[in-house]
Amino acid sequence: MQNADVARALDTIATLMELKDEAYYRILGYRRAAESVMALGRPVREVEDLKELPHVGGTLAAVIRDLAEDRTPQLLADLLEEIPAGLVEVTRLPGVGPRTAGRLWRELGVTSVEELGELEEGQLASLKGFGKKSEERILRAARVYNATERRMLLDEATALGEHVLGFVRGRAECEEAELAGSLRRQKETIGDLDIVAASSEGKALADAFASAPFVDEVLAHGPSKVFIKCGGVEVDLRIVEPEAYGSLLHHFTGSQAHNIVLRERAVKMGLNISEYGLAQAGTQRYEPIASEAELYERLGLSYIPPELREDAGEIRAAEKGELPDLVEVGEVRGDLHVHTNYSDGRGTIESMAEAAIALGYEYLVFCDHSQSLKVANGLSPARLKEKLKAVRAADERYPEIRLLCGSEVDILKDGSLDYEDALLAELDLVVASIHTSFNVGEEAMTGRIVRAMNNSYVNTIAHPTGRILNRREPYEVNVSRLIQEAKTTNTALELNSYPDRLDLSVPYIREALDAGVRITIDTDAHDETALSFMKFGVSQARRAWAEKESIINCLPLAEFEEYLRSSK
Ligand code: DGT
Ligand code: CA
Ligand code: CA
Ligand code: ZN
Repeated sequence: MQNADVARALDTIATLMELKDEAYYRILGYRRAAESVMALGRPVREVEDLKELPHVGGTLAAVIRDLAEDRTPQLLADLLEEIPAGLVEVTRLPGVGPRTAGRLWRELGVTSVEELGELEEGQLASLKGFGKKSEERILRAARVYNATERRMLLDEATALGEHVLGFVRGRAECEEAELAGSLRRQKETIGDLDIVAASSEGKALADAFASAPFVDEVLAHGPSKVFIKCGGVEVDLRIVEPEAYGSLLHHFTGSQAHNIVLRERAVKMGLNISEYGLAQAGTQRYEPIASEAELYERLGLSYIPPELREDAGEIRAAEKGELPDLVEVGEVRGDLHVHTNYSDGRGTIESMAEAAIALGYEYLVFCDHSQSLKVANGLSPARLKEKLKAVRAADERYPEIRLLCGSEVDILKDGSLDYEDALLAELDLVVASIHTSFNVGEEAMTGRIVRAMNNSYVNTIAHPTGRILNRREPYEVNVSRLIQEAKTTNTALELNSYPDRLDLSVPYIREALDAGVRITIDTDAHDETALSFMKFGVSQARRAWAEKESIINCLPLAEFEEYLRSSK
């Protein structure tokens, strides 16, 4: 296991122990050990005496050793045996932590979100420390969670997709293969996976796939298509002869809406499109098309990247040769919003800086939480000043990268900011966002954010609608008005790359770009591995037709520093 996986496992142990209501100091021990592993500059496997790590004693050292060497520690096995697996999901509901979930389990016998949603009115309110209001809130959260048809987030879907694709591509019979469907288009959530492969020995490839190690269940199995289930997810593989690969890949990439408009266009040219190729109208003889590029060319269009295939004007733009020059992840030069262990992050200034250097970034801005966000260990003005010094000192030590110090400052209920202007003035960059008082209504919420935008130190507004995919609906806010105000006040809007946020959503990003508002694409990383989420933010920006000129963190360092000096 890598350090990040070991740390995550230690955190899971802590959560399970918390569900069991174990002593606070023991739980804290595991959380601290997770941080120590995360902060370690080399693979934990190579550490000879693990007790040298901060917060790690004999018991923890043995657990970490097991994890590092891919064994399940006895302690974890016992916890998983004793605690119903469905409870972990309960701990993720907004407003329900491991302590509360543990009590729901012990006192009401709840073992899953589903059971929680089915509780009778009054049952929860009768528990000590719960009232009518908290009952309502928790029940609503459970019912919303149960009602939403769960779709995979991009990181899960990508991990599974690449694993399965790796198997297909690794077969000798396979000439070419690609993930198709919504994952190829990088939609923010994914229903099922579609894979398209080119092979002249289709049947052998199909048979191999149907008996692959990851297959839990075979739903359909023919010589050119195999549908399977794997970890609860359906994966559809379709196979064609190499000369027809372009047609099939295009068809199953979709979207359906894009395919329909494209077909209508073809009909006007006297052509029929199908998954088998192109045919002259009136004949049934489909001529296979080997590549997507060729297909678009035959239809008089420039190549349309998958992220744009949503029937949102892409065909007209391709016809006129006016498709955007989409931003690419390699064009991102820095991350403007990452956390450290000064607030609720796991990494240190150094470990995050080194991870950013490894990504080839020219700059990195540390934005920890502000003072009133106590649950996230927000920084008092004194600690912020201390951190500012630490970042300046670290910047000297790392000539490869410019390290800057900002803050993710809470927008308070009245729209004022969580630090005085004099302190904000000392920071390199200010990200403003809302973490509390979500239910104030659209008017008040919009006014609150507009007031923050009017503060001349605020550079960008983070996660402007507060949505969390599969878990929390966006709060009520007039985003179009925010976009207009962002333009007037020269404030950017942030696109958060976390797979469960991706907020601002694509239609609004496009609206913002059309209005001339610039975007920051940030990861909001709380550990080193999350820095790699940037690709998901970039893919959403691409879906919104963004070019690098509209993305502040695509600026080269000198221009970025110029922007910081003169921004508002
Ligand atoms: P998902 O799986 O719900 O996240 O979304 P998609 O887009 O992957 O949809 P899916 O898996 O049902 O089908 C994959 C692609 O295959 C879809 O984007 C377009 C194409 N396709 C599937 N069924 C139809 C259909 O009935 N008509 C047309 N025109 N295209 C279809
Ligand atoms: Ca699909
Ligand atoms: Ca530096
Ligand atoms: Zn943040």
